[in-house]
Amino acid sequence: MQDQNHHDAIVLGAGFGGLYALKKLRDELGLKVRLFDKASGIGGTWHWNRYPGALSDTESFVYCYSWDKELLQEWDFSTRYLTQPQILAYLEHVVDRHQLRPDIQLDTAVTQAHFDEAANVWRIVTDRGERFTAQFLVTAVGLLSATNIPDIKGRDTFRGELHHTGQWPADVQFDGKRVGVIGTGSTGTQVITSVAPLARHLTVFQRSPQYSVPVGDGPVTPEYVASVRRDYDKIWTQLKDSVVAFGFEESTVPAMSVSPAQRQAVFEKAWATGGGFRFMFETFSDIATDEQANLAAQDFIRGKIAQIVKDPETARKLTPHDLYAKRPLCNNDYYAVYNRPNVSLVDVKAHPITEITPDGVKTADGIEHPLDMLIYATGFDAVDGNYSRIDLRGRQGLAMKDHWKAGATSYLGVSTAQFPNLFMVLGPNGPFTNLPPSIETQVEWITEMVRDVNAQGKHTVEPTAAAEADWTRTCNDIAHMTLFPRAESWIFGANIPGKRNAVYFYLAGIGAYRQKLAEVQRQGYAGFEFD
Ligand code: FAD
Ligand code: NA7
Repeated sequence: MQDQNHHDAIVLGAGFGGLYALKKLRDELGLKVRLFDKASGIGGTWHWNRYPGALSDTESFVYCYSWDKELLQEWDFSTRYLTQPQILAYLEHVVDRHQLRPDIQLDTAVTQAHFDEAANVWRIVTDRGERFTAQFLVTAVGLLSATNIPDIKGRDTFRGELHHTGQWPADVQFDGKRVGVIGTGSTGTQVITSVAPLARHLTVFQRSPQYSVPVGDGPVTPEYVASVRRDYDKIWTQLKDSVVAFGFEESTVPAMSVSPAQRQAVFEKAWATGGGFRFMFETFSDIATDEQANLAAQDFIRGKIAQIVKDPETARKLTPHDLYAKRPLCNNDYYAVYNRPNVSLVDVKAHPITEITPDGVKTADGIEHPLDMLIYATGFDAVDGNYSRIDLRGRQGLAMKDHWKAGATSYLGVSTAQFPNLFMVLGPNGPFTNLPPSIETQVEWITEMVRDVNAQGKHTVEPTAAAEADWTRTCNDIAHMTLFPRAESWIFGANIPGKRNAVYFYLAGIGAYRQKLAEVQRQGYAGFEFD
């Protein structure tokens, strides 16, 4: 009798990655697949991040799957960007449309996954005490999913409401409340602009001032949607051969090759259009790689802050002076929000937070900021954060946390040596792009690999240590051709105290990445060993 708890593949995560992996492995390869998510609903990021203002900063027309051609023609959108409820509704629809629900088990965290070398299976344990085995393990556990709550003295003593944006509960009310927000990244800036009009008072605890450009959200016409639908084949072809996969052509013009007046005009146009990736990559070709070009972009944004923010002292605190080299932010009226009388800005670099008290937050200047609600918009233990939260062991009991002691690595962002038949979606050193197209690329490649392993009657596949070291070197070399490693952000693990600062992305773009995957496949999966 077949063991009910054995599966051909087990998938972790019910976000864009895990749902597509389930669909492909089950419906295309005919495998028996089970998907687990610790969340109470599907959606991954878009299940957890329900904070007010949660919005994708990838434009609607390309923040979706490209593989369901009919759905692309049917699914409607009426704004330039999608809000969290809209993205969640889309993913719910995909799950129903492709009958994925029967193979998804929610409210179930996988706590342990050990590779059994004698049986060539993964042995999996959940937090409900269930045990499963599977030939393949696909981890689509999210790269911005394990929340980061800084260990600030007294953090458990706060008597008011305490929320992290990445674990947002239903029905949070702001009326009449004094709200504090720690963090001014992509999430913080969204939550700040949305909560400011709702709260009695909003206190923003800013560690680093940010470069933020307008997002440019607003309605789109039915004619625009119709033209996108008509052009979808062209759109996906261009996007999958581009760098950042945001649905526009990256500029090929160096910033210093044009006159100052022309440069200003290009930046003004991008400011009026909106979009962080557009501002960084559609204006000029070298903002992320050349210091002078970067300085020009910085100066432009600094000029805007000076124009927008009325109080000079607040403007000074809001003005960044470091490189413009984090994941680019965009937002509706971020700087203008500080002109509101009910919003105050606390510079916690000048006066660090010393303590969270029962009544609020205390800073080093001795001031206690009284609060009814404190929101952590402090981001994530990115990329490998969820891997360190699972007891994950490969050959000879090797723990992933030991394997990755010197920094998380992979071969091609999808596999790692000594961990046979483990496939990661958005694992370390995968592409840094609009993510659904990179997720699709990886899931499709993984599916073909699984198909070929089975077709050849092999039991296991894993990359060699040499191939992984090579890929790590490649990712390092590419990263250091850019300015990104010189800015402290989650992209390099710099946001988590004690986390090793390392390169976590392949920064050469989706087009180059897809070519590399195709080449590896053409060469009979160069860099992989089969058993
Ligand atoms: P996720 O959606 O993160 O799903 C991972 C799932 O794995 C989670 O549901 C988690 O509960 C589950 N999981 C983890 N560990 C376990 C375990 N041990 N057992 C069971 N389940 C587990 N990307 C863009 O390209 N453009 C954007 O505009 C954009 N905006 C974003 C805004 C926010 C606020 C955030 C947080 C992220 C944003 N992202 C954006 C990144 C976004 O995460 C990806 O686009 C995409 O949704 C990732 O899908 P995923 O399936 O890889 O992972
Ligand atoms: P980010 O971009 O990591 O931002 C987190 C913010 O929290 C950032 O401003 C941090 O300051 C701040 N932070 C973190 N720890 C502290 C402490 N201890 N004290 C004060 N401030 C702190 O996370 P997001 O959720 O905004 O965005 C992550 C990605 O999700 C984003 O790029 C999109 O892809 C979606 P810092 O600026 O580092 O000084």
